[in-house]
Amino acid sequence: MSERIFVASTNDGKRAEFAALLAEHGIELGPSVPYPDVEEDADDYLGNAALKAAALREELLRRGIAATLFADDSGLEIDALDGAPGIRSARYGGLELSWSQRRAQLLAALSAVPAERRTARFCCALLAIDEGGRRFEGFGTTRGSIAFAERGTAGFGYDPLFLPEGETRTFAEMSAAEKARSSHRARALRALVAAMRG
Ligand code: ITT
Repeated sequence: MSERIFVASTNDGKRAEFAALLAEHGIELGPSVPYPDVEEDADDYLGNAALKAAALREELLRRGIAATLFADDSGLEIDALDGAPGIRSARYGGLELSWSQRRAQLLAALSAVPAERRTARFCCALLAIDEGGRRFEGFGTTRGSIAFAERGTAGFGYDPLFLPEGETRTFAEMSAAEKARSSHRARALRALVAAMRG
């Protein structure tokens, strides 16, 4: 496997996590390469990751860059909401919402749900394509629950609401290294690297 890998993501929070996680595997994250907007309309995380990976691959080939690349599609599944927002996590409540508004909307939807029914999981699917066009997959999940109010300022997205199982702090109250110990993304990347290294 090449020592440098590109990621198809417009999410700076994900990119920062991948830079650190990949370094632990001795792999460098390639520079951000803009690629045309992708409509993420697949039925599942892996399908959406495949759409993003294909778009970046086309852009890299157009620029004459032969490289291994991957994409991440992830989401938060809440049992009391029948698995929502799930693959629609980035769009929950509408694209026009800020992230603090989106988190507030989610808390409002759960306002009548007691602690024992606030269980949830973060899911991450990774799809990589190597220089030869071979595809590799990695999945990771982290079980936990949804807090009653935002806590913490680290991380991104739903981190201030997510309490990983066995923890009293949200992901946003942890350092990046602490989040990486139990995150869906770290687990998915470990599986992906194992698949690629055979
Ligand atoms: P790209 O598609 O460009 O990678 P995105 O933000 O649109 O960026 P997704 O389509 O995968 O990413 O949407 C998943 C959303 O779920 C994402 O925007 C986050 O808000 C949320 N999410 C995923 N992993 C998360 C994590 O580790 N912590 C907090 N929120 C997370």
